[in-house]
This record gives sequence, structure tokens and C-alpha cells, in this order.
Amino acid sequence: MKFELKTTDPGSKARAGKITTDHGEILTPIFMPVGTAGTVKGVHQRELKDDIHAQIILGNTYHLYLRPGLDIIQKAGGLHGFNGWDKPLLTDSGGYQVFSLKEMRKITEEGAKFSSHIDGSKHMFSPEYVMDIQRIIGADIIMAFDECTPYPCDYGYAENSMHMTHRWLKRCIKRFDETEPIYDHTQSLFPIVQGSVYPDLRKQSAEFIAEQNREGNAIGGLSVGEPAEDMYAMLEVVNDILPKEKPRYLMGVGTPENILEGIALGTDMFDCVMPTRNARNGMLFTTEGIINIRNKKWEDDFSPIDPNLDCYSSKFYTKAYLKHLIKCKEMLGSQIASVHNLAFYIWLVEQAREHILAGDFATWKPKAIKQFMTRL
Ligand code: PRF
Repeated sequence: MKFELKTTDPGSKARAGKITTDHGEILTPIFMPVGTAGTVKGVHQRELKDDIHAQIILGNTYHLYLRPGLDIIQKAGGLHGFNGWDKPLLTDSGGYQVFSLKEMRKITEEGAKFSSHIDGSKHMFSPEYVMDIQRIIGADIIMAFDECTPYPCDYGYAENSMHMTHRWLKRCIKRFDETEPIYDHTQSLFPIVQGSVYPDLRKQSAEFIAEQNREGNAIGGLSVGEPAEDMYAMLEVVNDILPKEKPRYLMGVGTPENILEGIALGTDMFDCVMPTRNARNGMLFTTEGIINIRNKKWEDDFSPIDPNLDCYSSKFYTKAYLKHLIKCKEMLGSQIASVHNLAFYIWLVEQAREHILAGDFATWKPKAIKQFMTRL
């Protein structure tokens, strides 16, 4: 993997760059659609390519390990072979998913013991095993096994947890460096900064992560319920320390506003279930603002969902029709809304990139946030 920094915005810390993987290029800043179980829910790959212009999608270690399981994935030639996606893939390590199982898991120095949310069967994820699993899944970018602390989280817990995440990282790196990719492409391991909302812990964690000298770095433990201002403050501390010449990935974030603020603070990669999950509930992000399509005011609005996007579903279907489909819980309603929201998110980061390249990102950002976060 290679990262080239093209431009830094004069009025902020925003950057435009390019990541090159064996499965192709990713122009940054980028938003990565989430495909937990090897599918971006309700979205065809043809739409991901032609309508959404997705450059990289996510998969999840926890979900893929439980179903379909490692044997099937390996027989298929990894996740690329299994789902047919021939562009870059990233897998999350499962840490975050295991930790959200709450009473169904136990964390020790060794790793995390958990019960499957599907059949209650017992499993153990150690840092080493999570590397082995991600070798089998075969994503281009794989994530270290970390503990995402909850919010609120007292200082003592956050500190101990951060140190454990660092020790786990050392074990991840050792296993990763001792093993080879199974398939015919290289993989990069990204470590994850933790430290909750404590600036001194974030600083310590970012320094430790930077010292590992991997090809890219991630920031975890944010957007877990803390005020947005705390998230931005942590991002500022961390991005000042993480090396400029490597991509920075903010995990699980967020709203269009969070993403633009994250970009302004020097972050390059984002993922979030928000565009797809909220789509299924009728919340649409558009170039005019935010729509709750369940609202009565859309029932006779026969204008396109969003004529400004280069996306078939956004242009072809009307708001009134989509409202009807969502109201009737028709499958197609969820599909159209998901494709549309993802097309908006990718368009948003493309716009951000263009403004960074043009040197006016800092003046564009507040206007963009105002427009895209307006409730219509
Ligand atoms: N760690 C991992 N995945 C994540 C997170 C994290 O902290 C978050 C937090 N927003 C989302 N996804 N491994």
C-alpha cells in the first residue's frame, strides 16, 4: 500500500491524497460504505460501482467468522472471491462488535471470550487469532484488535484499557509480520489509537501508535456518545501526532457535519452505518438538506429524491413514491434509500476533495454544513 499526499488546505488541516492498493486506488478523503456481513445491506455491487462510485468497502471479522465461517471464505478465495468485489476492501477486527455484546463477553489479557449473537456458541478472539482470521478474509487493509472504551468511561478504566490495547497491538504486529498473505495481494495492518476523552491518554496512545510505523493509522473510541466537541478535541490532539505521510482513519464516524469537521482536522478515511441504517428508517441525506421521508409533506412531492447526484435511484424515483415504499415497508424502499444516501456521502467527500484541491475548503465547509444539515 502507498499513500501520496497531494495538497493540504491553506485554511485548515484538510488534506487530499491517494492510497494505492493491489486492488486499485482510493482518492482521499474517502467515505467507506459498511458491508458488515460481506454485503452493503440492500445494495448491488453494480450500484456501488456505477451509482455510488464507492472505491473501498468494509467487512467485519466478527460477522464473517461466525457466518459463513472461515472454511467457506477461504475456499472462495477470500472475501474478494466470495462476494465478487474486485476493488479495495477493509476489515474491522471484531473488537468493536465483541465489546458491544456486553454481558455476552469477557475480556482478559489473553483476549475476548464471547457468545455468538446467533446461536450462543462460545468463542475466543485473541490478537493473534484475529490476525489469522483477517489473513483468511484477505482484505487489503486490516485492523488491529483493540478495546473500544464506552462513554462515559472513568480515567482509570480508560488508562488500563489503552495499555491493554497497546499490548494487544504488539501481539497483532508480531503475528502479522510472521505470517504471509494467503492470496495474491498484499495486506496492510492499521493500529488503532484509544484513550477515551482524556487528552493526555490520547496523546500517549497516538505517540505509541505512531512509533509502530505501520502504513496507516486509525482513531477508535470516538462517536460512542460523547459530545461532538470532545470528539473534535481528541481528533486535534491525535492528528497532531500521527504522521502526516500516512492515512488517518476515524472509525465509525459519522454525520455529514462530523465528516467535514473530521476532514478539516486532517482525517482521511471514514466509515459509518448511518447512511444505510438511517435510510432504512426513512432518513435521507440530500444536497438540499435532511429529509424524513415518512413526513406527510412528501406524500405528493413528485420531484426526484435528489436530481443533483449522479445516481440512478436518486434521479429516477420521486420523494412521494419513496415515501409510499418506506411506509409500506417494501424492500425496494430500503434499497433506494440506501443507494441514495451512500451516493450522497461519497459525493460529499468528493466535494470536500475538490475544495481542498482548489484551496477553498475552509470557506466552503461552514456553508456546506449549514446546507447539508438543514432539516427540510
Ligand atoms: N474500534 C474498532 N472498530 C470501531 C471502533 C473502535 O473504537 C469504533 C468507534 N467509533 C467504530 N468501529 N476496532
